[in-house]
Amino acid sequence: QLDNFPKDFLWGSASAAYQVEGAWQEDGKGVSVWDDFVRIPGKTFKETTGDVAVDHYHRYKEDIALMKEQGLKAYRFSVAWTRIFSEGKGKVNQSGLQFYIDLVDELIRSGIEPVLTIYHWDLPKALQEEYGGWESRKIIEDFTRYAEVLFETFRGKVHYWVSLNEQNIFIQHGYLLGTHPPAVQDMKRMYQANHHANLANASVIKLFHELQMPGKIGPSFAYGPNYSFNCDPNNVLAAEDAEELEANFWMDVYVNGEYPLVAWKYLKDNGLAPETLPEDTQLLKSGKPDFMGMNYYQTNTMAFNPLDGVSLGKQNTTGEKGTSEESGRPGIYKRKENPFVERTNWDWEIDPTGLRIGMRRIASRYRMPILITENGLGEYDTLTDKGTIHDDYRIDYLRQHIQAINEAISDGVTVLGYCTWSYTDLLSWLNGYQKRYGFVYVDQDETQNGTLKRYKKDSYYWYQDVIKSNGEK
Ligand code: BGP
Repeated sequence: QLDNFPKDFLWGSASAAYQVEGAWQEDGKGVSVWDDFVRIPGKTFKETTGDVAVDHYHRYKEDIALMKEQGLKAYRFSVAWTRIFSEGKGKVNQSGLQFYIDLVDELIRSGIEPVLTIYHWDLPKALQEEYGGWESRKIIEDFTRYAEVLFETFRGKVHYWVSLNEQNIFIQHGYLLGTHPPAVQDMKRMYQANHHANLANASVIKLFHELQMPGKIGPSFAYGPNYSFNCDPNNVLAAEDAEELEANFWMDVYVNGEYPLVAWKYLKDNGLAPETLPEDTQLLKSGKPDFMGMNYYQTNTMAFNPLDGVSLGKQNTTGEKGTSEESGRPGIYKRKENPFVERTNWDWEIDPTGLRIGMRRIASRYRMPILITENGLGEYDTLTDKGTIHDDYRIDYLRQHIQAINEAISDGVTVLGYCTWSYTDLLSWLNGYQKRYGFVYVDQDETQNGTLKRYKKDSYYWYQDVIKSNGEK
């Protein structure tokens, strides 16, 4: 029985500006690095853009009405920095800000708790061009000023704030794999950019606390707990290394203001350590989050990777099952298929127990509450001619993960809420519109000529019952 959920549990769902809004040049919005990136041939699935996306910018009232009818308790969305400051800094663009004021007001009127993500990857292009974005310390000041405008605007209205979404993903994809902007492949630069992101994150959280903002703030971390492929001690060590370099490396800094010992030694020994200033530690330590946001999709099963072993594998961005390739860090670890779990058509492993494990690790290591800021299943959906979508696979997925959260609570973890990814269908960064996550189907595809009509999937009604019964369904 699923009776562990507290009465005020936030049953939510999530999105991000670039993936839903569209209106990419309206009301004074500036250009982001993603607006540019999707136009480079071969970078994303059929070069699908978010120019129109699912037109949430114009249809937010319709979308919120669906949320209200469903009984949704919380909606996580992100603000596009380029709507507030078209060039990333300077003068506030009031009409861009107004969109979010209206959105938040509409949510509040509908009894839905807004969960505001300050940064979900759409960096202003102007900052990338002027000083290399995250590669410069200047970003700390500009990001803090941007956040300050949001704090002033939404004080007392927004009580849950996410500072950075998946720093580990945007940094590693942007500077190591080269699959996100700025599409660099350079480890040294990656760790430097990452260090600035840490400082910017801490600076914003520190400001939030100095302003005594009512509410809570934390980063959303993409946590894929690492397993060992088997009990060969070399593989166990590989999994430990992966946990250190892929997880503790970020979360330790958020909470303790210090890089974990083993990871830092590795960076030093390999000439990869970022340049730091003496005052950095103090800033990092003064930006401790109130909760850990956890985005969970899958676990990583790790084995030893020889020096001449695999490095950057291929991601499956086409939805053809079995087309992804092993990847890893030569000399340390590589990711293997877990023979005990099922996979989606995009080769993402389905592992609800991994969610429980991850939550326990976070709660035990950091002693802080968790907000699940993303979890969901990206799959093909079929719209029948009756306008229905029978996504029982999504219901199964979500049900199992909710069960895992229920178990984690009985293990002692404090959980503030659960935001599924995603509310409506939306643009999947590298995978176009065919990889669908929503409760609400949107008629849109890579031609960008869809009717944009919304249809409720079976999972929409199922989650309605979950919310109504506080998780018991
Ligand atoms: C997370 C991002 C989301 C979302 C999700 C699904 O990493 O924070 O923005 O896109 O993953 O990923 P994908 O769209 O690649 O399937």
